Amino acid sequence: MNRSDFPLFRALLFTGGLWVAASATLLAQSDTAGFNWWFPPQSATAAGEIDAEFMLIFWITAGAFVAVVIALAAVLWRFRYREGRDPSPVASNVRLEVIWGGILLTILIALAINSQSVWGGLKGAKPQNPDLVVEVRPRQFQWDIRYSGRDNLFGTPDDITAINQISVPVGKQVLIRLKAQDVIHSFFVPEFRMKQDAVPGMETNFWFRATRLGKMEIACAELCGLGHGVMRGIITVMPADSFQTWYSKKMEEKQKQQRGKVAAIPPPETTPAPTAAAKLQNGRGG
Ligand SMILES: [Cu+2]
Repeated sequence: MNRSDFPLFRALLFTGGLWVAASATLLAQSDTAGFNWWFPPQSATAAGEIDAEFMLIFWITAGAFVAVVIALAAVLWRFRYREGRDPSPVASNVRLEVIWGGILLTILIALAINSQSVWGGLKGAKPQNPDLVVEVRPRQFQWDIRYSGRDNLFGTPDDITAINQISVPVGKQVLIRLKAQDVIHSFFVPEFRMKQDAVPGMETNFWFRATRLGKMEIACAELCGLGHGVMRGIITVMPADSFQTWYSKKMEEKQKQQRGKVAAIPPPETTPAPTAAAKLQNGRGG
């Protein structure tokens, strides 16, 4: 090899080495139990498909990046300054631009068609018979959670409510009805790879089938005000039977609570305490 070729050779070696090291790391990590070092563990049926899209786009852009860096290094070397050499007057090359423009367009259209079919499959038709429906009504800065309770109706006294805590059964289809109470929020569970805006004045939906037990973070992914950064909830994925036990217990608690409330209402024959207005009038009269 010619001595003057060394800088280019070293640049190529460096870029190539970086590329091989990055690929090896990613490949080594991406297949162990659904975990890889830069994503949280896949925890819903949609996660695999979303990650596959992500990795496809990643490898295409990584390949393009490396090709551009190598081409740049080669051009810098090939057209470096030399005594007595004039700069070339070439300004453009239509044929070349049409070719690489065409390649780029083809890749982008193929990616758009591919991701559209994945997205359509995941978010297209809202499930008609979900195993569980949960209402989530975000507001500045918390997640108000509501289960329908024994009567299967939302907004009735037997609703089971919670703040920032959702429990769901693993493997079941869960539909979340999002109803923002003030501004736009976004319901995001990174482990599920799903995110949905909650918009005031309308209902939006989020559905999933969890595949992994445990507690996961619900992050608000839409800047909603000063407390946005602390707007966090926890979604707990339980085994289906544990969920059933938990839910029955909650319904029982609610029933007891309601009976307590009924007992606390004073019987009708009790004389009502004089209101503030009545007291004032009496004071003026006397
Ligand atoms: Cu927010």
